[in-house]
Amino acid sequence: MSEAGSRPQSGTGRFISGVVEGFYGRPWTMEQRTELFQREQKWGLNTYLYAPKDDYKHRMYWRDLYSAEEAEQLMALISAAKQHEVEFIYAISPGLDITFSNPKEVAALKRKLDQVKGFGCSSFSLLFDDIEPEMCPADRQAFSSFAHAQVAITNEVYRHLGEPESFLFCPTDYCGLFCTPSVSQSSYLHTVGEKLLPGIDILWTGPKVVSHRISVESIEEVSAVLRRPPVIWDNIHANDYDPQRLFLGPYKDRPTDLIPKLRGVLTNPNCEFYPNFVAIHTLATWCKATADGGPSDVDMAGCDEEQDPCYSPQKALTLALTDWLQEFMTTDQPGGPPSRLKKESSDEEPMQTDVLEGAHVPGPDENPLYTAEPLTLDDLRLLSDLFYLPYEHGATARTMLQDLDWLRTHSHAAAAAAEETDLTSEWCQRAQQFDDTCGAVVQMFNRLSNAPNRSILYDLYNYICDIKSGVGLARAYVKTLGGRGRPSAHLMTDDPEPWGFRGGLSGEFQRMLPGHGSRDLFRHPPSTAVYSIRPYCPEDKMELQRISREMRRDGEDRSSAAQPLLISDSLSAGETPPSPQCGLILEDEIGVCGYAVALTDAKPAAAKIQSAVGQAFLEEFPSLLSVQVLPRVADPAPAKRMIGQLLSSIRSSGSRGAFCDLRPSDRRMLHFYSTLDSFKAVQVDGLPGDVLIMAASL
Ligand code: GDL
Repeated sequence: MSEAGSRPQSGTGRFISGVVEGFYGRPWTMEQRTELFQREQKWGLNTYLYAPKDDYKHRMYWRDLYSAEEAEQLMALISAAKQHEVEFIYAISPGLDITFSNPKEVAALKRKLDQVKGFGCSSFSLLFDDIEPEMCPADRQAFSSFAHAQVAITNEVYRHLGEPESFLFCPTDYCGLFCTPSVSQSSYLHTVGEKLLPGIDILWTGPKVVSHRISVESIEEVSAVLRRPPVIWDNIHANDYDPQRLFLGPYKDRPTDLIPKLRGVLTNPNCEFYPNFVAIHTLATWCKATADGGPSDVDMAGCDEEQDPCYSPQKALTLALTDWLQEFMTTDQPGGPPSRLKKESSDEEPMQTDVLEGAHVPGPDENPLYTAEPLTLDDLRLLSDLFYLPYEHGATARTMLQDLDWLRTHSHAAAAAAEETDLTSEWCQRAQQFDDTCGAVVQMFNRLSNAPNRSILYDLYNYICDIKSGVGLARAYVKTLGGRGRPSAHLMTDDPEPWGFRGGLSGEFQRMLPGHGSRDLFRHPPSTAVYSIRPYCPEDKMELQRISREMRRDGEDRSSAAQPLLISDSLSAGETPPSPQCGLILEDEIGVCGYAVALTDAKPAAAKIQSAVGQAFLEEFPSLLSVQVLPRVADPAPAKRMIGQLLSSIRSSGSRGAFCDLRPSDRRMLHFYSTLDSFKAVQVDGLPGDVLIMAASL
């Protein structure tokens, strides 16, 4: 018989809103949690779910009772929550090793929760997320499924505690993705929905663990199975899965139409406490959504996303950042600089220290104070844009990525190749725009470092340092593309400082994956094609000719210009055989699909066509190479490997440099060479404008 009857109004019946401290890693301190309660109260949020994954006694040692000292701390915390009208829900995660069918285990769980009840806590939660779904033999004997085991123990504990007003359960299948075969057909969820007592609320993260969007339809679907509206455990701002990410964008992509369909929303935000200002502030704005909180014509201009009439993420972000700026300007540590802002309300402010007396004031001809420039709202907007949301970069970050991509593909070589001479001015303009934004990032970093509130800064520090270095590398790269020397030679030498090759071992792994382990991997999984590279032999001559003819025809289709004669023509036509150890053939399962051939001494071939490439050039770059790969080889790695092998053979022949000559119509190879750090476009006097030279020093 089903235990679930008609559902009473659980808890206080109010919409549960607030924060779940439910991430992996270092838990927040008691002081931070108390500060959180103050904020929640100020912003109208009403709940805090205590569930720090790596807290010893929450999960790993869930059976252990708290010591006297811990008890004192927890009691203080629970009473601080009460004082700020925040409901403190104590969660425990026994799922790693509990034997559900053992009465002693159930007793241990009750004993632990009774202890916490004795601290003044009256709301509880049992979490079964992130555990192995397999039952031990004893449990398999006792329960017909994992869901039955979890529900039995949860109902028992709930009753034991006197059916608390608030009691939350986190299922093992806590998002759409985890349900087999689907949400509506998940037998696990159906059992939970049917058997879990109706006063118990159920946590749900949406379609995925970190849900991009949560639609009304998806919530209606899961509510029907669970037989109650879920409480969203929202991981939109969680960053515990990637040490390089931090989320400072607004609460977003959850329509406010959801509010009446949900029991509540708890955000599980960034591990770092202080940067969560935006995550929590904007969630509070969302929870209060009313018709006048919606988008205005001004701030949503040009935004083609479906608009929520009651909530504008951009507006909510501005509100949050404006308040956050005040926070940055508040001195929080003894001996720090004076606050730049007047106190807003005395009970909210951390410790104030006034050190103005005797402060150095520079004279008219002296150095201005380094700390002169205060942080601005624009700085915080930029910061938020750079660390926005898991599935979206902020507007400035998007522009920077687009600019860099465009600048890369339209660098001098590519521009000349396309014979679009006026590209240069556009290129310079965009390069300048990119450089200015990089400059703004550095300025933001400096002003943040000077901000009086050190706690926020320290939480942000690694991230802003990281982005400053990343931006510095990109900035130097664009300058190099623009031919403006090597401004950051120290970044681009053969023996760079460790910040020139970032990412540690994890970075090494990423660099070894196709597409540098980027999101492209998901969009275009690596092809299963297997390539082999073998030495060239005279019998390959026909294949070489075929590929070079095919690729040339391909280029001609798109270019009406007459084809200039190249030094490499006789090499790629197989008329001049490659030098010893300097010919490679690429094959896939269909057959030959590419080649890389070289002449260690290009002088005879240059003389043969009376090339304008002069002696001086050939002294510096004596060797010539020619590489072609058929379009069906989408992966650039095989061509890169062939070039690497060729260059090493050329180097061991004693040559100092190698070059290739290309037609502008050969855009693919031009682009390809421009992505190789070793090759640079070289201007050669006297050469026809439609012959392009890329060269590499060895
Ligand atoms: C999870 C974990 C949570 C973690 C989050 C993000 C739930 C219910 N559990 O799956 O502890 O912080 O992912 O990594 O979300």
